[in-house]
Amino acid sequence: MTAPGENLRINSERLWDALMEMAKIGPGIAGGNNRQTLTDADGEGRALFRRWCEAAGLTVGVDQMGSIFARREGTEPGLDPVYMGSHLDTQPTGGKFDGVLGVLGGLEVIRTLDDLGIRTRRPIVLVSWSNEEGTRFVPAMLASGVFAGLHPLDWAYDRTDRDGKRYGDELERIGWKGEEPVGNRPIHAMFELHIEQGPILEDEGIDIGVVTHGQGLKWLEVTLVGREAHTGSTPMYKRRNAGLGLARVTELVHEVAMDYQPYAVGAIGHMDLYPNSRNIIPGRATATIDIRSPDKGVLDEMDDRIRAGILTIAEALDITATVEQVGHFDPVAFDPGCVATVRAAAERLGYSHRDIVSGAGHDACWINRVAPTAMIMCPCVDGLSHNEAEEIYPDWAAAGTDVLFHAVVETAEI
Ligand code: HGY
Ligand code: MN
Ligand code: MN
Ligand code: MN
Repeated sequence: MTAPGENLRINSERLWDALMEMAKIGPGIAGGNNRQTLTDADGEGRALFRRWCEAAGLTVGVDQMGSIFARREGTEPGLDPVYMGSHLDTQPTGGKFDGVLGVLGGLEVIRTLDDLGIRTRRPIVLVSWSNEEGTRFVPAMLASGVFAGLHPLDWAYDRTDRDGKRYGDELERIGWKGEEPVGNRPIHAMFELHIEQGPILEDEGIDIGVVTHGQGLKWLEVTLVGREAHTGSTPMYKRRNAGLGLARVTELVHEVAMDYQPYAVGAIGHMDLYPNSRNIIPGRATATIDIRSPDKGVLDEMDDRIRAGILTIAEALDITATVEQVGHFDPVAFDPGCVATVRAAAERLGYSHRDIVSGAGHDACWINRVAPTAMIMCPCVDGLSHNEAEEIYPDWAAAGTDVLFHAVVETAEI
């Protein structure tokens, strides 16, 4: 495979303009984005993306999970395509770049190929995976998980949000339920560009993260049941306080993760109390525990310790506890060949780079199970993400997209 000349670069201004244009859709309340999966704002963002792809002469397909595939033909259409992409959906208090950089960086790769009049041997497909965030419909990376054969389509359609709305119905409502069966697309290789969402690259002043692994993840849904009672007239000894139980479980998750530093993280980001009334002792508390580690043994040990700890807490408070695993993937090792291509591209382009393990989960983690896959990371300011203040600099976005351009074009062969 011949590599593109090191002087070939993408158009940084055009990339930044596209990012800022997309950021206008589904604005948050503090400068970021709230484009949660299958909301009207998500539908608007998808429509803008499709318009841009069609304007670039790409053939756009949508599968039954609502993932969008935009294809640029190669000189040998029968060859398996090279894929690139990420996701356009955001957290409720999301940033402008999480996922979006990988999709619009891919669009910039296409636009640059057109500028240069380059036609690769292999077709290139730009993909926007549906429901990567998993914040509205659990689990995360839902559509790429169906694509990789992890989840049945009907099970995915039945995932419901907090208002009981089904994924399948919401997909239909916004008009993005495609006909194409999920997963029957051969992929020669896939590259995902993403912001780091952590502080390492910025702290070390490094341009490019060459992602060798993704850490493993478990989402455990815990339900604690006590008894609603009056917060005033119920003596302390008679209380069965599910809210107190959840407070102790929150501390337990933190303490267990701290026991495995630096190879573990753990938190509870989502919790509900029932009936959530100021003068009723919570009779029920539900929460999603998020634990992660690059080491499978640590992840499983944390899981076991947290489950055991929850039972001890429940017993002490005379409440009941159930724990259900609602999301999981083991640590991922990305394809060494694709990783080497990313590293060589950064080298050729003169960007500083270092190998890195992804702290966040990505669609690439699932696609890596069905095709050789690698990821490229660029820094983000203060390592902050899943926060409306998420920021990157144009030259960070450009460097990551240059590397994406080189990795994809080299693999698609010119
Ligand atoms: O949870 C994650 O790591 C990803 O942002 N969905
Ligand atoms: Mn993301
Ligand atoms: Mn995210
Ligand atoms: Mn496992």
